[in-house]
Amino acid sequence: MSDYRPDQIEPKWQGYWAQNKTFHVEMDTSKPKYYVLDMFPYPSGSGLHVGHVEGYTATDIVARFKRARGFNVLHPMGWDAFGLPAEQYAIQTGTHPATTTAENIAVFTSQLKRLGFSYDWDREVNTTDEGYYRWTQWIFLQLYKKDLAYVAEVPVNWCPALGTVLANEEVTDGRSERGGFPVVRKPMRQWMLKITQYAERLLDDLDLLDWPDSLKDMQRNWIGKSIGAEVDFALESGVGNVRVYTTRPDTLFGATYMVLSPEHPLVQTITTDGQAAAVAAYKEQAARKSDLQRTDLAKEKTGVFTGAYAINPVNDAKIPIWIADYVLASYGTGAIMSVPGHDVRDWEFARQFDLPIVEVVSGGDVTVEAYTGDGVLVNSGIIDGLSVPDAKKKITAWLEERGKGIGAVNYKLRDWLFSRQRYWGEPFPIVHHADGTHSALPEEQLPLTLPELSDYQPTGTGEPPLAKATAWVATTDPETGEPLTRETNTMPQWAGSCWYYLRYLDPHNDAAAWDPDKEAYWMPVDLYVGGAEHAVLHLLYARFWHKVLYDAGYVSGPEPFQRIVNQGMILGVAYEYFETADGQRIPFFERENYPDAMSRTVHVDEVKFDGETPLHPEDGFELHAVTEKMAKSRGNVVNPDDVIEEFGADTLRIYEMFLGPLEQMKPWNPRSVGGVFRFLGRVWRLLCDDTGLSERVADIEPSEAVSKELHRAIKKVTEDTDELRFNTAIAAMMEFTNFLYKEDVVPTSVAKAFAQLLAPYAPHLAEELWERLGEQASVADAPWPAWDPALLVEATIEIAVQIMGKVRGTISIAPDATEDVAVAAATAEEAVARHLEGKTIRKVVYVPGRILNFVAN
Ligand code: ANZ
Repeated sequence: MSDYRPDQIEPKWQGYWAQNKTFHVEMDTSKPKYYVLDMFPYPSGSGLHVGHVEGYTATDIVARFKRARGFNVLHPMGWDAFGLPAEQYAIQTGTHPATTTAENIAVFTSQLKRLGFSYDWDREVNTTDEGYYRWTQWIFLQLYKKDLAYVAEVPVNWCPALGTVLANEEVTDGRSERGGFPVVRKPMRQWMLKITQYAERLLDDLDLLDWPDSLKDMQRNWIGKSIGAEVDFALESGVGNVRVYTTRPDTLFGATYMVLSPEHPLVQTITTDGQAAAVAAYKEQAARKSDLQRTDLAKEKTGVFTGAYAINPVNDAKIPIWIADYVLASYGTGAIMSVPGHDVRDWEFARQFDLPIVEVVSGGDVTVEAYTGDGVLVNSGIIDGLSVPDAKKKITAWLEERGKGIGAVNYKLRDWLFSRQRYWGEPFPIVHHADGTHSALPEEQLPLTLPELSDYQPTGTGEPPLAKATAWVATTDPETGEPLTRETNTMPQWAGSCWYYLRYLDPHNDAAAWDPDKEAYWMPVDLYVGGAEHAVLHLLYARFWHKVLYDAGYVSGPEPFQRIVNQGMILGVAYEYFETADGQRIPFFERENYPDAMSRTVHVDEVKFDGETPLHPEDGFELHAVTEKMAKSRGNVVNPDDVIEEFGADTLRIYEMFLGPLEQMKPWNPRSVGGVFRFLGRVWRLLCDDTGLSERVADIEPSEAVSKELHRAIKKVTEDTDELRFNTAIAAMMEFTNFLYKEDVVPTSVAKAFAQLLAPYAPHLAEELWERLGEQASVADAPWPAWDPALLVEATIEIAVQIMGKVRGTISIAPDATEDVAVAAATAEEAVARHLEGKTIRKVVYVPGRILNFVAN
């Protein structure tokens, strides 16, 4: 007997891997490649959390498994290190963001190393290194050269308290995501990237990818393609017209008024004197709301009449033109035809302002609510009696013939607001000329390094902090001596994470962002694992850059991430209770505060009160856990370091994988960590003594029974690992351990194979076993064990044969024998044949391996 001591084993093997560069990898065309990528972390001050450990363990298991299966595996790690927290910390404490970032990275690195992840640390990247962001700037220049980057005065989300512009997704309900400060709309000079030019390809190419459907749908919805028509309504005044975008040209006969967005350029010209004051007041009020607030379906509709009228092109009806904030300037043409009978927002607006509602599609009652369903066109002249799709086609063609409209496609996707008024980001490699034009810095001048600053505070006017680095801002053209000023905006944090997977391929290249041969060999990423919170933006932005690089010939394929798996969130437990069969509740575990707890029942196989007899669900107990998101403020955050301290990294790795399927949300159960630790301790005591192997391990040939059990375990662990079913693979290893405990002797060959199965999951323990079993090299270098299918075939089994539900005999057949074989065997049995005599078989019910039943009379 000896003790399992991860605190001794784990540092030993981490040292071994580092010293021997076990996981260093180079391109090798003689082997198939496998690129397995993690979403690299932002090195925050709070260190690694259990969510990181979940995804990173999953990819590490895959990396080690694929390596053993003969793949040349690329498994890198790095730091997404630009970003707001380091800058805000600098503002509060005066510590330079680079200092904070370096400290945090040191903590993250040691935490990841303590977990035994098989990264090739020689490929570590850091988005804030000059040698890295030099190439981020270089990619920006490629976009700039292709006219995909431009400057625009755009209404942006301006947050006075943070002194910066925020992206739409950083604003919730008119407040900043960070800090909850009020956000207002304000036009400002910004850098934009033309992601809209790639909308169609970003949509179409989703079909090439092995991603969860839900993820593809989120991307599709974000891109938001809609098919409709643009229609011109002439102004009643006779000069000019209003162009609208509609997805329902079939409802044109039901358009009873029009609405322009308050920012629409025509508003100024068409507003009558009588309405001018009301219109001006309304415009000012609308400017204070975000798009999200404006389009909120639940809000009360507001608007004002401009005093002007337009003519409906299909029936020449004179209809009033209003302005209202539910129409956005940035979508379609910024103007709509309102069809209150068949659009919910229009219906509410018409009700509010007493505008006429006309039914043009039958099927509902438009006096009660808008009817948005399908139906037949009514009150609609030349399209009366048609279905909605047919009416759309006919009326669009009719408009096109007369030059009054045209079929059109729209996307919800907007160009990407790419500049930030912050210090801690990549400077733009752009200079401004005295005449107001701008140009690219020559590529040889990269990197354009971020100047040192002692004052990171935003200026409060929207001028970025970099404007304070006056000596840096003012520069001259080295050739012409022309005075120039540098761009003072910086890039958003998304920039560095848009292409890091490419830099890993060739991280030390000073002459190019990456070598094309290496790119062609390693790309695309075969498996990318990370949280669903990045489902939309990071992935969309990275795909966009990748396509731009593809078009420019710098990468060999159109998509970067062939397969993505989103890990489920690990929840904290607020409290737990048992419910007995008669409905009594026994409190089991309770935290003091659980304001946002979500109720959830967890079915568990076995639960132990410390030191007591285990409870099983069969005993009539069920454990109900009320779970909630882990958050510092709730005090329910589990620190991976504490778990490693108490149980070791192998236990933490296996525990997180054993919680449930990778993609599922699952609660952290503090007590069951001990269960996993006991499992590894059992493995240890089965095979090891204080210094070497346990007496049980012997160099003998395995018996057939042991061989069979081993090969069954190999098959199960192999298949499950390959399909990322880590929890069931672990269960198979636990069963196999239990099986071996019943044997007096464990053959060395069986112990070795078992160590190999364990290696991706508990790599430190597996290395130690491997060494004690007499192997010299790392278990990571051993080829994965194969199973022998011949050993897995069960010869025959006995199944009962019934006639009309009564057992009349048994037959001995293969467990997976076909129905024909089973029936033939049964009718050859004397006892069965006797009972079937003179009867007709009406029906056969056959469950392979279980039962054969004849319905006969
Ligand atoms: C008339 C109509 C009748 C409409 C009907 C809908 C239903 P999606 O599918 O999201 O593209 N719309 C157009 N531009 C808009 C803007 N700038 N702000 C707010 N709403 C706008 O939506 C397109 C529909 O949204 C368009 O079709 C238009 O209303 C409205 F029974 O036109 B529809």
